[in-house]
Amino acid sequence: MTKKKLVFSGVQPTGNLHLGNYLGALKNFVSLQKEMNCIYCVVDLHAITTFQNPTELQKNVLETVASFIATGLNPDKSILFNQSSVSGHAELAWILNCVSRIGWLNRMTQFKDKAGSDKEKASVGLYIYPNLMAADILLYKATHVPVGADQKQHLELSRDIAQKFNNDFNCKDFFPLPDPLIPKNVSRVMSLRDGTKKMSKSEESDYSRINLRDSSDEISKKIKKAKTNSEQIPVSLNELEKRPEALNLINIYTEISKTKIEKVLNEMSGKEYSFLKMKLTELLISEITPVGKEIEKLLKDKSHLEQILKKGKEKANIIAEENLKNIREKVGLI
Ligand code: AQP
Repeated sequence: MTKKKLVFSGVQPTGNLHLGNYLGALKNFVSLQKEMNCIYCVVDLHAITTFQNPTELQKNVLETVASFIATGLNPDKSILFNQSSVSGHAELAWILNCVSRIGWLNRMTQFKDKAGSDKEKASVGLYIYPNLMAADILLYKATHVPVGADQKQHLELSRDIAQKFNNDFNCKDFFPLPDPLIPKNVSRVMSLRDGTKKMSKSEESDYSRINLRDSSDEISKKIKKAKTNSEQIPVSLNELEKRPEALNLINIYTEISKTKIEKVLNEMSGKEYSFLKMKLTELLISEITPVGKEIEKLLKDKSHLEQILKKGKEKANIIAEENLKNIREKVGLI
C-alpha cells in the first residue's frame, strides 16, 4: 500500500526572515504545495526556547505569516497556522520526551551551538527542542519535511523517535518515518561576513544577511561589503571550493538565476569580484524586493492575517485531535 504523502514544516517567528530561510525553506514550501498536501506552521513554541520579548513575538508571528504568503504560499491550498494555537503539539511533545533518549539529545550540534559556552544556563526547552520538532511532524503523520541542511540532524532524530515509538508500543508503521527534503544546490546559505557560518537571524551584524524586507539600497550595500578575497574569481570548481565566501556568493547567484554552476563560472572566472557583486545585486533586487513589498502590504491588514491563522488552526486541529486520540490509546492514556 502506498502511503499518502503529507508535507509539514515550520519557521520560527524570531524576526526578519532572510535569504537563507527563503532559499533553504520557503521556496521549497511553495513548489511542494503544487504536488502534495502541505501544512506550514509558525513555530512560536520553538522561538521561546530562547527569551522573546512578548510584544515582539506577537508581531513576528504575523510577519512570518505575511512572509509565507508573500513568497507564494496559498492559505486556501495549504494549512497555515501558529503552533501554540494547536495544543496537541505540546501534548505529543511530552509523550515523545518520554520516548526520546538523553543520549540522542546529547549529540545534537545545534544545541551546542545555540547554548554557547555556558550550557548550564540554557533553557531546558532549548535542550529538548528536537523532541518538540518530532512532535510537530508526527502529530500530522507527515511523510516529507522541507528544511535547510542545518535541520538534517533533527530530522534524523524525529525518525529515530518515530521508530522507537512504533517498536515500544508494538504498532509497526503507526508513525511514518519522515523524509527530509533538502534543496540540492543551496541547502545552507552562508553569512555574508563569514563563509563558514550559516546566515542566521540571530547573528549580530545585519550585514551578514539579506533580509526579505531589505530595500534595494540595503541589498546593494550589503553585497558591496560582503567578504571576498582580493584575488579574481577562480577558474575551477575545485579552487572555488577552497574559498567559502566566494563559493557562497556564486551559489546564491546560481540558485536564483537557475543556471548551472559550471556555466556561471565560465562567465565569471578571471573577472574581479565587483563584476559578480554587480550581477548578484541586480538579481537579488529583482527577486527579493517584490517579496519585501508584498510583506509590507500584507502587514497593513493584520486582521486578514489573523483570520488566515484562525482558519488554519481549525483545519490543523481536526487532524491533530484525530491522530492524538489514537496516540493516547497506544500509550494507555485514558
Ligand atoms: N542559512 C540558511 N540556509 C538554508 N536554510 C536555512 N534555514 C535557516 N537558515 C538557513 C532554514 O529555514 C527554515 C526556518 O528556520 P528557522 O528560522 O525556524 O530556524 P533556524 O534554522 O534556527 O534559522 P536562523 O535564521 O538561524 O534563526 P535563529 O537565528 O533565530 O536561530 C529551516 O528549514 C531552516 O533549515
